[in-house]
Amino acid sequence: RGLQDALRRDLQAGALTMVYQPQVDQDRNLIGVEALVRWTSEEFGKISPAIFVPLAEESGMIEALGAFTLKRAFEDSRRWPDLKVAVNVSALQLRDPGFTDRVLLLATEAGVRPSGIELELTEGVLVERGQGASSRLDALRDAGFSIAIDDFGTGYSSLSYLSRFPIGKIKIDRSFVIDMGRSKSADALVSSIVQLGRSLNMRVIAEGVETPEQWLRLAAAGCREFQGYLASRPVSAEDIDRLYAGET
Ligand code: G
Ligand code: G
Ligand code: MN
Ligand code: NA
Repeated sequence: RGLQDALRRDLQAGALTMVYQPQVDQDRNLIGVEALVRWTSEEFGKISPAIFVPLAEESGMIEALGAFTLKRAFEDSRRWPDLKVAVNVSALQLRDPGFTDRVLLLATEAGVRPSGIELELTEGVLVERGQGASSRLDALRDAGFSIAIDDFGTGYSSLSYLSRFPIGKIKIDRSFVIDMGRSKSADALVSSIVQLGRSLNMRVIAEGVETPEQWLRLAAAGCREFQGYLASRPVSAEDIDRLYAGET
């Protein structure tokens, strides 16, 4: 209750922030960033999005939270015209029939090219019944946005959704990356995911890459894009400005 009220107040005041985690290619060139929302409540301190995103969903605030993160990420993305900026979208956000129009309006208002934006969805979104989510994603793809599957491999056993939705990229969940080098099957699994993505003409990025050994094993498995603490933790937009300036 108290936490919910605090979140409502801070959302209304625009008092949340965004951080950005670098995504790099095999030569460690910066190719994109993932936008991640952060909230520090005056009353409750630092709260994880793993807590307050579900709280926002349960209490009717996900539209406001989603609008905040999309708007802020879109605005910031204009600073980095050569980077893809990925924004997390929760299942509940996509269930809203007005989602497509809202995203398009926010993009227009922020003056961003949809081709610079990637929407990250979890597998759960894609196995939901009904055509709504599918047609909304098609419309967004047609407008130029790209779609990535977050936490790939953790959600559902059926892969049929991969051909039914306009997916451009698979993000290998960090639970697979953690096991690389510890279990033979982890390396085999990751190789298979990379092959699967490649054969479907999708890009593949590994998440949660923390050690040089994981990086090498991923590269050996054919993975060409990396995200995780080894490359960088999530950092401020100003830090991304500096990284970006250093590369151009
Ligand atoms: O940033 P961190 O690892 O603490 O994120 C924890 C969880 O919160 C992850 O599942 C992440 O996808 C989710 N998350 C982070 N930022 C956002 C956001 O802006 N919108 C939504 N819907 N989820 C987010
Ligand atoms: O569910 P999603 O993939 O959006 O969650 C991203 C979360 O993973 C962010 O909260 C981010 O802080 C976290 N994260 C990013 N890189 C690493 C990493 O290398 N190791 C760990 N343990 N967490 C990471
Ligand atoms: Mn994500
Ligand atoms: Na993930």
